[in-house]
Amino acid sequence: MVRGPGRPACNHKALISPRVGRGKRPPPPPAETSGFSLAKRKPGRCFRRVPPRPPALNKSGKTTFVNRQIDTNKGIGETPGRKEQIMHLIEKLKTLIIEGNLAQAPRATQEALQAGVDLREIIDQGLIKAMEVVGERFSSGELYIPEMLLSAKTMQASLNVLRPMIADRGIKAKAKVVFGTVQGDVHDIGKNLVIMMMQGAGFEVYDLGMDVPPEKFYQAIKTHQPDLCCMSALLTTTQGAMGKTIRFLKEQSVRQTVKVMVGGAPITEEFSAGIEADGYAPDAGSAVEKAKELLGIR
Ligand code: B1M
Repeated sequence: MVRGPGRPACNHKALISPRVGRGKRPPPPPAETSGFSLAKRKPGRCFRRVPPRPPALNKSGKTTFVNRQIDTNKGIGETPGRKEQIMHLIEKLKTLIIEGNLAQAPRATQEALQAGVDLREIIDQGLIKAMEVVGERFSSGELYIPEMLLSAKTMQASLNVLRPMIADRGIKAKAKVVFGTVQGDVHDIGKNLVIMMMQGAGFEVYDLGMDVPPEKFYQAIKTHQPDLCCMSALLTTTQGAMGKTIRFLKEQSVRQTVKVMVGGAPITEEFSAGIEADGYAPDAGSAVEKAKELLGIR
Protein backbone atom coordinates (compact mmCIF):
# COMPACT_ATOMS: atom_id res chain seq x y z
CA MET A 1 0.00 0.00 0.00
CA VAL A 2 1.36 3.42 -0.89
CA ARG A 3 1.08 5.96 1.91
CA GLY A 4 2.34 9.51 2.27
CA PRO A 5 5.89 9.94 3.55
CA GLY A 6 6.17 9.40 7.26
CA ARG A 7 2.60 8.10 7.65
CA PRO A 8 1.94 4.66 9.11
CA ALA A 9 0.19 2.17 6.87
CA CYS A 10 -2.63 1.75 9.37
CA ASN A 11 -4.33 4.09 11.77
CA HIS A 12 -4.51 1.89 14.86
CA LYS A 13 -1.81 3.76 16.74
CA ALA A 14 -3.26 7.07 15.79
CA LEU A 15 -6.66 6.02 17.07
CA ILE A 16 -5.70 4.52 20.37
CA SER A 17 -2.62 6.40 21.47
CA PRO A 18 -2.92 10.13 20.98
CA ARG A 19 -0.22 12.47 22.28
CA VAL A 20 2.51 9.85 22.42
CA GLY A 21 5.95 9.80 20.91
CA ARG A 22 7.21 12.35 18.40
CA GLY A 23 5.60 15.76 18.46
CA LYS A 24 4.15 15.44 21.97
CA ARG A 25 3.09 18.94 22.92
CA PRO A 26 3.19 20.45 26.41
CA PRO A 27 -0.23 21.27 27.91
CA PRO A 28 -1.43 24.81 27.15
CA PRO A 29 -0.54 27.38 29.82
CA PRO A 30 -3.29 28.31 32.29
CA ALA A 31 -5.62 31.06 31.12
CA GLU A 32 -4.08 33.73 33.36
CA THR A 33 -0.66 33.24 31.78
CA SER A 34 -1.79 32.63 28.23
CA GLY A 35 -1.99 36.32 27.46
CA PHE A 36 -5.73 36.35 26.70
CA SER A 37 -7.74 38.70 28.84
CA LEU A 38 -10.66 36.99 30.54
CA ALA A 39 -12.16 40.33 31.66
CA LYS A 40 -15.87 40.59 30.83
CA ARG A 41 -17.09 43.76 29.19
CA LYS A 42 -19.78 45.49 31.25
CA PRO A 43 -22.73 46.85 29.24
CA GLY A 44 -22.32 50.49 28.33
CA ARG A 45 -18.72 50.62 29.49
CA CYS A 46 -15.80 50.87 27.11
CA PHE A 47 -12.47 49.23 27.64
CA ARG A 48 -9.70 51.67 28.19
CA ARG A 49 -7.16 51.22 25.42
CA VAL A 50 -4.04 49.72 26.96
CA PRO A 51 -0.79 50.37 25.11
CA PRO A 52 0.55 47.11 23.69
CA ARG A 53 3.29 45.43 25.68
CA PRO A 54 6.13 43.72 23.85
CA PRO A 55 5.72 40.02 23.07
CA ALA A 56 6.85 37.67 25.83
CA LEU A 57 7.61 34.00 25.94
CA ASN A 58 5.10 31.78 27.72
CA LYS A 59 5.88 28.51 29.52
CA SER A 60 5.78 26.48 26.34
CA GLY A 61 8.32 28.81 24.77
CA LYS A 62 5.82 30.34 22.33
CA THR A 63 5.51 34.07 21.77
CA THR A 64 2.49 35.51 23.48
CA PHE A 65 1.11 38.96 24.13
CA VAL A 66 0.33 39.90 27.69
CA ASN A 67 -2.74 41.76 28.93
CA ARG A 68 -3.83 43.44 25.76
CA GLN A 69 -7.36 44.76 25.69
CA ILE A 70 -9.20 45.81 22.60
CA ASP A 71 -11.64 48.66 22.44
CA THR A 72 -14.57 46.78 20.97
CA ASN A 73 -16.66 49.91 20.55
CA LYS A 74 -14.33 51.57 18.09
CA GLY A 75 -13.34 50.08 14.75
CA ILE A 76 -9.62 49.38 14.82
CA GLY A 77 -9.47 50.76 11.31
CA GLU A 78 -9.38 54.22 12.93
CA THR A 79 -6.27 53.63 15.03
CA PRO A 80 -2.67 54.09 13.96
CA GLY A 81 -1.60 50.58 15.06
CA ARG A 82 -4.35 48.93 13.03
CA LYS A 83 -2.19 46.47 11.16
CA GLU A 84 -0.49 45.27 14.31
CA GLN A 85 -3.80 44.91 16.17
CA ILE A 86 -5.37 42.97 13.32
CA MET A 87 -2.38 40.68 13.23
CA HIS A 88 -2.57 40.18 16.98
CA LEU A 89 -6.28 39.27 16.91
CA ILE A 90 -5.83 36.94 13.95
CA GLU A 91 -2.74 35.29 15.41
CA LYS A 92 -4.62 34.74 18.66
CA LEU A 93 -7.54 33.11 16.84
CA LYS A 94 -5.21 31.00 14.71
CA THR A 95 -3.36 29.74 17.80
CA LEU A 96 -6.62 28.90 19.59
CA ILE A 97 -7.78 26.84 16.61
CA ILE A 98 -4.45 25.05 16.24
CA GLU A 99 -4.53 24.25 19.96
CA GLY A 100 -8.19 23.14 19.72
CA ASN A 101 -9.39 25.62 22.31
CA LEU A 102 -13.10 25.13 21.77
CA ALA A 103 -14.05 27.36 24.69
CA GLN A 104 -12.14 30.47 23.66
CA ALA A 105 -11.98 30.41 19.86
CA PRO A 106 -15.61 31.51 19.24
CA ARG A 107 -15.10 34.40 21.69
CA ALA A 108 -11.89 35.40 19.94
CA THR A 109 -13.73 35.28 16.61
CA GLN A 110 -16.42 37.56 17.99
CA GLU A 111 -13.75 39.85 19.39
CA ALA A 112 -12.06 40.13 15.99
CA LEU A 113 -15.40 40.91 14.35
CA GLN A 114 -16.30 43.53 16.92
CA ALA A 115 -12.89 45.09 16.54
CA GLY A 116 -13.64 45.60 12.87
CA VAL A 117 -11.33 42.98 11.37
CA ASP A 118 -12.54 42.15 7.87
CA LEU A 119 -14.59 38.95 7.63
CA ARG A 120 -12.58 37.62 4.70
CA GLU A 121 -9.36 38.26 6.62
CA ILE A 122 -10.64 36.35 9.67
CA ILE A 123 -11.52 33.41 7.44
CA ASP A 124 -8.42 33.42 5.24
CA GLN A 125 -5.70 34.42 7.68
CA GLY A 126 -7.26 32.97 10.85
CA LEU A 127 -9.40 29.91 10.20
CA ILE A 128 -7.96 28.65 6.93
CA LYS A 129 -4.32 29.31 7.84
CA ALA A 130 -4.84 27.52 11.19
CA MET A 131 -6.26 24.46 9.48
CA GLU A 132 -3.39 24.49 6.97
CA VAL A 133 -0.97 24.26 9.89
CA VAL A 134 -3.07 21.48 11.49
CA GLY A 135 -3.17 19.59 8.17
CA GLU A 136 0.60 19.83 7.73
CA ARG A 137 1.27 18.71 11.32
CA PHE A 138 -1.14 15.78 10.92
CA SER A 139 0.42 14.71 7.63
CA SER A 140 3.89 14.84 9.18
CA GLY A 141 2.79 12.71 12.15
CA GLU A 142 3.16 15.55 14.67
CA LEU A 143 -0.58 15.58 15.45
CA TYR A 144 -2.93 12.66 15.98
CA ILE A 145 -6.57 12.16 15.02
CA PRO A 146 -8.16 13.32 18.32
CA GLU A 147 -6.15 16.55 18.24
CA MET A 148 -6.97 17.15 14.62
CA LEU A 149 -10.67 16.51 15.26
CA LEU A 150 -10.62 18.99 18.13
CA SER A 151 -8.99 21.65 15.95
CA ALA A 152 -11.53 20.95 13.22
CA LYS A 153 -14.39 21.26 15.74
CA THR A 154 -12.91 24.50 17.05
CA MET A 155 -12.67 25.85 13.52
CA GLN A 156 -16.33 24.88 12.95
CA ALA A 157 -17.35 26.71 16.14
CA SER A 158 -15.57 29.85 14.91
CA LEU A 159 -17.12 29.43 11.49
CA ASN A 160 -20.55 29.24 13.13
CA VAL A 161 -19.96 32.67 14.66
CA LEU A 162 -19.20 34.03 11.18
CA ARG A 163 -21.90 32.16 9.31
CA PRO A 164 -24.63 34.84 9.48
CA MET A 165 -22.17 37.47 8.20
CA ILE A 166 -20.95 35.17 5.43
CA ALA A 167 -24.56 34.75 4.26
CA ASP A 168 -25.14 38.53 4.45
CA ARG A 169 -22.01 39.39 2.52
CA GLY A 170 -22.50 36.60 -0.01
CA ILE A 171 -18.86 35.49 0.24
CA LYS A 172 -18.17 32.97 -2.48
CA ALA A 173 -16.79 29.57 -1.51
CA LYS A 174 -13.51 28.46 -3.12
CA ALA A 175 -15.28 25.53 -4.77
CA LYS A 176 -18.29 23.25 -4.42
CA VAL A 177 -17.80 19.64 -3.36
CA VAL A 178 -20.12 16.64 -2.98
CA PHE A 179 -18.73 14.00 -0.65
CA GLY A 180 -19.88 10.56 0.42
CA THR A 181 -18.73 7.18 1.74
CA VAL A 182 -19.45 4.69 -1.03
CA GLN A 183 -22.19 2.07 -1.24
CA GLY A 184 -21.97 -0.74 1.32
CA ASP A 185 -19.62 1.18 3.62
CA VAL A 186 -20.71 2.85 6.87
CA HIS A 187 -17.33 4.21 7.98
CA ASP A 188 -17.64 7.97 8.09
CA ILE A 189 -15.11 9.27 10.63
CA GLY A 190 -12.41 9.84 8.01
CA LYS A 191 -14.90 11.37 5.58
CA ASN A 192 -16.12 13.78 8.25
CA LEU A 193 -12.58 14.74 9.07
CA VAL A 194 -11.73 15.46 5.43
CA ILE A 195 -14.97 17.46 5.10
CA MET A 196 -14.11 19.59 8.11
CA MET A 197 -10.67 20.28 6.70
CA MET A 198 -12.18 21.22 3.35
CA GLN A 199 -14.66 23.55 5.02
CA GLY A 200 -11.76 25.02 6.95
CA ALA A 201 -10.07 25.66 3.61
CA GLY A 202 -13.11 27.56 2.33
CA PHE A 203 -14.86 24.84 0.31
CA GLU A 204 -18.64 24.49 0.30
CA VAL A 205 -19.24 20.79 0.96
CA TYR A 206 -22.45 18.80 0.47
CA ASP A 207 -22.18 15.76 2.72
CA LEU A 208 -24.07 12.83 1.18
CA GLY A 209 -23.42 10.64 4.22
CA MET A 210 -22.38 7.00 4.13
CA ASP A 211 -23.47 3.93 2.13
CA VAL A 212 -24.03 6.23 -0.86
CA PRO A 213 -25.10 4.43 -4.08
CA PRO A 214 -23.88 5.68 -7.50
CA GLU A 215 -27.37 7.06 -8.25
CA LYS A 216 -27.18 9.36 -5.22
CA PHE A 217 -23.76 10.71 -6.30
CA TYR A 218 -25.25 11.32 -9.74
CA GLN A 219 -28.30 13.13 -8.33
CA ALA A 220 -26.10 15.29 -6.13
CA ILE A 221 -23.94 16.26 -9.11
CA LYS A 222 -27.03 17.18 -11.14
CA THR A 223 -28.47 19.20 -8.24
CA HIS A 224 -25.42 21.00 -6.87
CA GLN A 225 -23.17 21.11 -9.96
CA PRO A 226 -20.02 20.72 -7.87
CA ASP A 227 -16.44 21.21 -9.02
CA LEU A 228 -15.33 18.09 -7.17
CA CYS A 229 -16.90 14.74 -6.29
CA CYS A 230 -15.22 13.02 -3.34
CA MET A 231 -15.54 9.37 -2.37
CA SER A 232 -14.32 7.61 0.73
CA ALA A 233 -14.05 3.83 1.37
CA LEU A 234 -12.62 1.92 4.33
CA LEU A 235 -13.22 -1.66 3.29
CA THR A 236 -11.40 -3.65 0.65
CA THR A 237 -14.83 -5.05 -0.18
CA THR A 238 -16.32 -1.60 -0.87
CA GLN A 239 -13.47 0.12 -2.68
CA GLY A 240 -14.84 -1.43 -5.89
CA ALA A 241 -17.94 0.74 -5.44
CA MET A 242 -15.77 3.74 -6.33
CA GLY A 243 -15.08 2.38 -9.81
CA LYS A 244 -18.74 1.44 -10.14
CA THR A 245 -19.75 5.00 -9.26
CA ILE A 246 -17.33 6.51 -11.78
CA ARG A 247 -18.67 4.19 -14.50
CA PHE A 248 -22.23 5.21 -13.63
CA LEU A 249 -21.30 8.90 -13.85
CA LYS A 250 -19.81 8.20 -17.28
CA GLU A 251 -22.96 6.39 -18.43
CA GLN A 252 -25.05 9.34 -17.27
CA SER A 253 -22.70 11.74 -19.13
CA VAL A 254 -21.77 13.81 -16.08
CA ARG A 255 -18.30 12.41 -15.45
CA GLN A 256 -16.63 15.11 -17.55
CA THR A 257 -18.37 17.90 -15.61
CA VAL A 258 -16.64 17.14 -12.35
CA LYS A 259 -13.25 16.13 -10.96
CA VAL A 260 -13.29 12.94 -8.89
CA MET A 261 -11.08 12.41 -5.87
CA VAL A 262 -10.90 9.21 -3.81
CA GLY A 263 -9.43 8.22 -0.47
CA GLY A 264 -9.67 5.94 2.54
CA ALA A 265 -7.42 3.40 4.25
CA PRO A 266 -7.31 0.72 1.50
CA ILE A 267 -7.04 3.20 -1.39
CA THR A 268 -3.74 3.74 -3.18
CA GLU A 269 -2.49 5.96 -5.98
CA GLU A 270 -2.44 2.92 -8.32
CA PHE A 271 -6.01 1.98 -7.44
CA SER A 272 -7.13 5.56 -8.02
CA ALA A 273 -5.49 5.62 -11.46
CA GLY A 274 -6.98 2.19 -12.28
CA ILE A 275 -10.55 3.38 -11.77
CA GLU A 276 -9.82 6.64 -13.62
CA ALA A 277 -10.31 8.96 -10.68
CA ASP A 278 -8.60 12.32 -11.09
CA GLY A 279 -6.80 12.18 -7.79
CA TYR A 280 -6.13 10.43 -4.52
CA ALA A 281 -4.98 11.65 -1.11
CA PRO A 282 -3.83 9.54 1.84
CA ASP A 283 -5.08 11.81 4.64
CA ALA A 284 -7.20 14.81 5.50
CA GLY A 285 -4.40 17.36 5.34
CA SER A 286 -3.17 16.32 1.93
CA ALA A 287 -6.78 15.88 0.71
CA VAL A 288 -7.22 19.65 0.86
CA GLU A 289 -3.96 20.22 -0.99
CA LYS A 290 -4.89 17.65 -3.63
CA ALA A 291 -8.35 19.17 -4.08
CA LYS A 292 -6.81 22.62 -4.61
CA GLU A 293 -4.30 21.15 -7.07
CA LEU A 294 -7.04 19.37 -9.04
CA LEU A 295 -9.13 22.54 -9.20
CA GLY A 296 -6.24 24.89 -9.86
CA ILE A 297 -6.88 26.86 -6.65
CA ARG A 298 -4.14 28.52 -4.64
CO1 B1M B 1 -14.68 -1.10 10.74
N1 B1M B 1 -13.22 -1.96 9.78
N2 B1M B 1 -15.91 -2.49 10.14
N3 B1M B 1 -16.00 -0.19 11.83
N4 B1M B 1 -13.29 -0.08 11.43
C1 B1M B 1 -11.96 -1.27 9.77
C2 B1M B 1 -11.83 -0.34 8.58
C3 B1M B 1 -10.94 -2.49 9.70
C4 B1M B 1 -9.58 -2.12 9.09
C5 B1M B 1 -10.79 -3.09 11.12
C6 B1M B 1 -9.92 -4.33 11.12
O1 B1M B 1 -10.37 -5.37 10.78
N5 B1M B 1 -8.67 -4.15 11.50
C7 B1M B 1 -11.75 -3.51 8.88
C8 B1M B 1 -11.58 -3.42 7.37
C9 B1M B 1 -10.76 -4.57 6.82
C10 B1M B 1 -10.61 -4.45 5.37
O2 B1M B 1 -11.54 -4.31 4.64
N6 B1M B 1 -9.38 -4.51 4.94
C11 B1M B 1 -13.16 -3.18 9.31
C12 B1M B 1 -14.25 -4.08 9.21
C13 B1M B 1 -13.94 -5.46 8.70
C14 B1M B 1 -15.56 -3.72 9.57
C15 B1M B 1 -16.81 -4.57 9.51
C16 B1M B 1 -16.94 -5.44 8.26
C17 B1M B 1 -16.83 -5.41 10.78
C18 B1M B 1 -17.97 -6.38 10.84
O3 B1M B 1 -19.10 -5.98 10.95
N7 B1M B 1 -17.60 -7.63 10.75
C19 B1M B 1 -17.93 -3.52 9.58
C20 B1M B 1 -18.32 -3.04 8.19
C21 B1M B 1 -19.51 -2.17 8.23
C22 B1M B 1 -19.74 -1.55 6.87
O4 B1M B 1 -19.12 -0.58 6.56
N8 B1M B 1 -20.60 -2.16 6.08
C23 B1M B 1 -17.26 -2.44 10.33
C24 B1M B 1 -17.92 -1.52 11.14
C25 B1M B 1 -17.31 -0.51 11.86
C26 B1M B 1 -18.06 0.38 12.83
C27 B1M B 1 -19.46 0.73 12.38
C28 B1M B 1 -18.14 -0.34 14.14
C29 B1M B 1 -17.05 1.59 12.99
C30 B1M B 1 -17.33 2.74 12.03
C31 B1M B 1 -18.00 3.90 12.72
C32 B1M B 1 -18.02 5.11 11.84
O5 B1M B 1 -17.21 5.33 10.97
N9 B1M B 1 -19.03 5.92 12.09
C33 B1M B 1 -15.75 0.93 12.55
C34 B1M B 1 -14.47 1.47 12.84
C35 B1M B 1 -14.45 2.66 13.77
C36 B1M B 1 -13.30 0.93 12.29
C37 B1M B 1 -11.85 1.32 12.59
C38 B1M B 1 -11.55 0.81 13.99
C39 B1M B 1 -11.53 2.80 12.54
C40 B1M B 1 -11.86 3.46 11.20
C41 B1M B 1 -11.66 4.93 11.35
O6 B1M B 1 -12.57 5.68 11.61
N10 B1M B 1 -10.39 5.40 11.23
C42 B1M B 1 -11.05 0.57 11.48
C43 B1M B 1 -9.71 0.05 11.94
C44 B1M B 1 -8.65 1.11 11.85
O7 B1M B 1 -8.59 1.85 10.91
N11 B1M B 1 -7.85 1.15 12.83
C45 B1M B 1 -12.04 -0.36 10.94
C46 B1M B 1 -10.03 6.80 11.51
C47 B1M B 1 -10.23 7.64 10.26
C48 B1M B 1 -9.88 9.09 10.57
O8 B1M B 1 -9.34 7.17 9.29
O9 B1M B 1 -11.22 6.55 7.75
O10 B1M B 1 -8.81 5.96 7.18
P1 B1M B 1 -9.80 6.85 7.80
O11 B1M B 1 -9.68 8.28 7.08
C49 B1M B 1 -8.44 8.91 6.87
C50 B1M B 1 -7.79 8.58 5.54
O12 B1M B 1 -8.12 7.30 5.07
C51 B1M B 1 -8.21 9.71 4.64
O13 B1M B 1 -8.31 10.81 5.51
C52 B1M B 1 -8.76 10.39 6.78
C53 B1M B 1 -8.11 11.23 7.82
O14 B1M B 1 -6.74 11.23 7.67
N12 B1M B 1 -9.42 9.63 3.88
C54 B1M B 1 -9.51 10.33 2.70
C55 B1M B 1 -10.60 9.06 4.12
N13 B1M B 1 -11.47 9.34 3.16
C56 B1M B 1 -10.83 10.12 2.28
C57 B1M B 1 -11.26 10.70 1.09
C58 B1M B 1 -10.35 11.47 0.36
C59 B1M B 1 -9.05 11.66 0.80
C60 B1M B 1 -8.62 11.09 1.99
O15 B1M B 1 -10.66 12.07 -0.79
C61 B1M B 1 -11.95 11.98 -1.29
